[in-house]
Amino acid sequence: MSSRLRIAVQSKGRLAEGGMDLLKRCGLRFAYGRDKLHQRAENMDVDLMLVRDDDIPNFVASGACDYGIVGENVLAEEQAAGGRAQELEIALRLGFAGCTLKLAAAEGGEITSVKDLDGKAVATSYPALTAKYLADNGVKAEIVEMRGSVEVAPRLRIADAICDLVSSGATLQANGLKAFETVLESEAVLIRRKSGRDATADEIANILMRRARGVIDCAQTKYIMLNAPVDRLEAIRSLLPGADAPTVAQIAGRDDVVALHAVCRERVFWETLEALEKEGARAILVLPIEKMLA
Ligand code: PRT
Ligand code: ZN
Repeated sequence: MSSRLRIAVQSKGRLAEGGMDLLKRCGLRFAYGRDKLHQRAENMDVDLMLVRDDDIPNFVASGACDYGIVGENVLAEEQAAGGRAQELEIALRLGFAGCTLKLAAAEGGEITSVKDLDGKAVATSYPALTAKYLADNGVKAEIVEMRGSVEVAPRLRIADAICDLVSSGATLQANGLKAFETVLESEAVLIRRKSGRDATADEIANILMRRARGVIDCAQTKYIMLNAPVDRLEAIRSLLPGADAPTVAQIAGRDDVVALHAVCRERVFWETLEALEKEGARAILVLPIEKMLA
C-alpha cells in the first residue's frame, strides 16, 4: 500500500483549473513539472494524476487513485450505467463548476414537457441518466448518443430534443432551444471508494478536506466593517446577510456612532450595501476572507 494520497484531477478543461486552484488553496505546492500525467506535491504526501474527466470514476474505483475530482454529472452517469462506479461515494461537494443537466427542445415547438417525448428521439452525452429519467417519468423515447455538439441535433433532425449540460444557457439560446426539465443539478465533487480505502491516504485526505471546507466557505464569506448610528444598529444588523453575532465597538470621541464588524456567510450584493447606507451606515468596507477554520 502506498503511503501517499493519490488524487485524480482533470488534465485540462473546466474542472482542471478549479481543481488545481482548490488544492493549492488547501496548501499544496507543486513544482513546475515536465510530467504531463503526474504532479508530486512538494510539501505533503500527495500525488496528482492528470487525466480525462471521464476516466476519473474508473481510476478511483479500480484503486489506481484514492480520490478524484469530477463533475457530479459524470459520476451520476457512470453510476446509472452500472459497473464499478457504484462502489464510489461523494466525500465532499466542492462548490465550483456548477451546471444543470436539462432536457431542451426547439423554442416555440410542440415539445414543452417530458411527457411530450413519448415516441421521440433525444440526443445526449448522458444516455444512462437520460434513459433513467425518461423511464421514471413513464416515457418511451429513443436515445441518440452523441459525444459532443449535442445542441445541433434538433436542427440536423438527428433528434427531437436534447439532454445536455447548461450553465449560462447561452448555447441553448444560440441554437434556438429552450430547456423544459431538469434531470440533475451538478457541481464538482471529490469522490472515493465506499470501502477498501488506504488508511494513510484517508488521513491525508481528511486534513485536505477540512481545509477545503474552509476554502469553500470562504469563497462566499465576506468580512464587513461599517460605522452605524447607535439608534439604527438593530435595523442595520438585520440587513447583514448570513451574519453571526457581530462585534460592536466604540469609536473614540463618539457616543452616537459605533463600529460594527461581522462575518457574512452569504453573498454580499451591491443592493445590500445600498440598503445599509440608506439605514445610515457609513464607511462600509467589504473584505474577502482568505482562510477560515470553523
Ligand atoms: O477532455 P475531458 O473529457 O477531460 O473534458 P470534457 O470536455 O469532457 O469536459 P469539460 O472540461 O467541458 O467539462 C468538465 C465538467 O465541467 C463537466 O463534466 C461538468 O461537470 C462541468 N461543467 C460546468 C460543464 C459546464 N459547466 C458546461 N457549461 N460542462 C460542460 N458545459 C458545456 C455545456 O454542455 C454547453 O454545451 O458548455 C457549453 C456551454 O454552456 P452554456 O450553458 O454556458 O452556454
Ligand atoms: Zn470528458
